[in-house]
Amino acid sequence: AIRKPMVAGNWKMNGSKELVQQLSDAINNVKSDKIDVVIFPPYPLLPMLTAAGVTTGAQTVSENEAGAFTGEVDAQLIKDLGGEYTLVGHSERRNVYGESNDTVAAKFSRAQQVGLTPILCVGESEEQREQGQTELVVAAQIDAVINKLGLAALKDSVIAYEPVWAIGTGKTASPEQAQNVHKFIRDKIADKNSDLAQGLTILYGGSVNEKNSELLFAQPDIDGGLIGGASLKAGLFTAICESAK
Ligand code: G2H
Repeated sequence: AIRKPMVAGNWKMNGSKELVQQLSDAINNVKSDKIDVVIFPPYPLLPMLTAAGVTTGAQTVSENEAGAFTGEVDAQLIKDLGGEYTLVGHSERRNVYGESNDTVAAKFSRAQQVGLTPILCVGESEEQREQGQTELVVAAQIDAVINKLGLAALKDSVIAYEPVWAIGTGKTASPEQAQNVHKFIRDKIADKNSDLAQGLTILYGGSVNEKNSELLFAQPDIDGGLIGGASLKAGLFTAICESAK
């Protein structure tokens, strides 16, 4: 592969000290110079995972700098605790917590300001796909970042394509459906800067498991996965990581 594969585990609002103990060794053993493996735990578990040698990130960060924002977490604190990445604009943040494209772009900006690598999550709903709006929706989600920060901001970032209809539903995009959108994203950026587009890691997410991962990761524009449910079980998660190597 031209790009180093990445497999990211998004624990969402799951996990415990016990889970960190159960999974850390397996995660560390599957890491190699052939693959980046990153875990996105609930905030309180991040220092514990980091101390165990696991590469970590936040599931979201505030768009603001530290201050009077009760309940929010500043990107700088994640960085100080050893986190290296943050998700921004996961569909659950967009749909359950009402984050707009503008808010997501502001979070992306704050993450880069402190030296965290943002993973920008994009993807269409089932209704949008049925109406033929997939490319329009995904383009607008990416353009919100480009318009605010410039194209070059994408250089130190990762994009995760997660069709909303495939998240936690057991319905996965077919390798061909996923590849088509990944290629659309890469081509869209290549129109403006081909080197940047060729170097950009684009992950697929949405009901990835140890059975469907190999074919998805074999697609030319799919550079790895963002794994939810299957990242909570050591055997499943490490099998998915192996299939990305
Ligand atoms: C999509 C994905 C991880 P799951 O949200 O971000 O979750 O693999 O459970 O569909």
